[in-house]
Amino acid sequence: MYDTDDMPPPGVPNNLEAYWMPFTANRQFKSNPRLLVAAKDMHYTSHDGRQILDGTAGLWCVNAGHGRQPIVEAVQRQVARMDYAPSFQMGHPIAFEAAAKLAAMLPAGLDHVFFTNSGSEAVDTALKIAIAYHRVRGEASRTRLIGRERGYHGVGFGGISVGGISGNRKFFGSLLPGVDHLPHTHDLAHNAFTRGQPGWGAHLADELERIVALHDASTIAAVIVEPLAGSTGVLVPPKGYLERLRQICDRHGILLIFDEVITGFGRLGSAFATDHFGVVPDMVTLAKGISNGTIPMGGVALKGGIYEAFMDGAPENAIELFHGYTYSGHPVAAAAAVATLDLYQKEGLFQRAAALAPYWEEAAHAMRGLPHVIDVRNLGIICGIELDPIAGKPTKRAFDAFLACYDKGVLIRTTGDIIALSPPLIIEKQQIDTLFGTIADVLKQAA
Ligand code: PXG
Repeated sequence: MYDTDDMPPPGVPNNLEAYWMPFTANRQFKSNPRLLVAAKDMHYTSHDGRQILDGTAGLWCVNAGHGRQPIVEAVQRQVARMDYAPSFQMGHPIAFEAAAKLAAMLPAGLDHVFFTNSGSEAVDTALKIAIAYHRVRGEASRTRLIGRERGYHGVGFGGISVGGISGNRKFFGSLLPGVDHLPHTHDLAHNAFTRGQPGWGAHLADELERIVALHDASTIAAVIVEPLAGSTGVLVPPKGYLERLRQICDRHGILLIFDEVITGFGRLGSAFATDHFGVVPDMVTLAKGISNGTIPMGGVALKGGIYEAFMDGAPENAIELFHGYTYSGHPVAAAAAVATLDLYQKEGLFQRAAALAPYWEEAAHAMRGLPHVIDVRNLGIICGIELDPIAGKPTKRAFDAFLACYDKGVLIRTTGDIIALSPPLIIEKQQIDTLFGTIADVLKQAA
């Protein structure tokens, strides 16, 4: 562990040029870098030696808080014992242990896990499994994939094809063929300042019937949605919406995939969103909180019937699925996952999040009435605060708030003109007050 007592924090590197930073305004950043050099529990240490309250759990992933000793030690032990072992036609115990622990945590029926290294890989894996599943059971015409406007499913070609954020799609050519999109559910005219799930919008799921009528069910493999859309600005599903999607998929033999990369591992005060909403999909994509962000890892959890179809569909001794990554089930990532899942359970962090959610909701909705706040929405330990964009300068108001909060020692995240908050689930009430209090100060000062 980086020891802040013994070592001064490293300064700004001499060469900022070589690193092309992801999803970053590189020139803006490099003109005034914001470097994080250490982390413990709820705080980062910045390169200029300040404590920064983490309002975003890194990027929605450090659900148990930073630098947690049991995870750190499990990673150290595993890397010393065995750094790497092949995962094709070979195995190692810890990957099986991680899969079994995940299966036990997931709702009954979602009992098999395919490992990846990220959410993007998890999404592409789930889409490929969906298409191949129909093929191995003799319905090879089911190849079409349905996503949703404003969906974020990572940055692979599959993920951006079913995703619905134009900025992530328009630069990259024709994408996957045979993809259609449901409408998103965001509508401030009906739902502004809703606490929890909005009452309006379940009927938008019926658009799936229209898409099925257009293409015919026999051409459709799967529907993928985030149960609660995170990156696009915290869109909470309307009451009854996910239930209707499930019914329509069942009616037409279409697989339903929930992308739980953000909503998994306690974010909504339950292990997974599927528990929270009581709707069980056929596959769930996972990443981020699976290993508390310590070591990259992702996965697809799926129903036993899907796994069995592949086992039954291939000759004995043949490879059943021609898919996988060098680092699928990487031993160090698997060790991090096992320790993380144990820690979540030992500390009851999902229940803690559920117990804290009403306080979080009150604090969030106290933002109503502040300058330029046109919506507040929340569920579990997630909040979106939507700001009125500056005319002709979209995203600037929120980005300026992000910079000002960082100066005041609070890390928030913005997407468009929406502030998205998702702190580690170990956050204390007084830190919730600091988080929202700082945002309130910044919005008042900017007005
Ligand atoms: N699906 C969902 C629902 C996600 O939120 C991915 C897939 C892709 O995961 P990877 O591990 O490939 O990045 C994500 C990722 C943000 C933010 O601030 C969100 C994500 C990533 C980075 C930033 O909203 N989500």
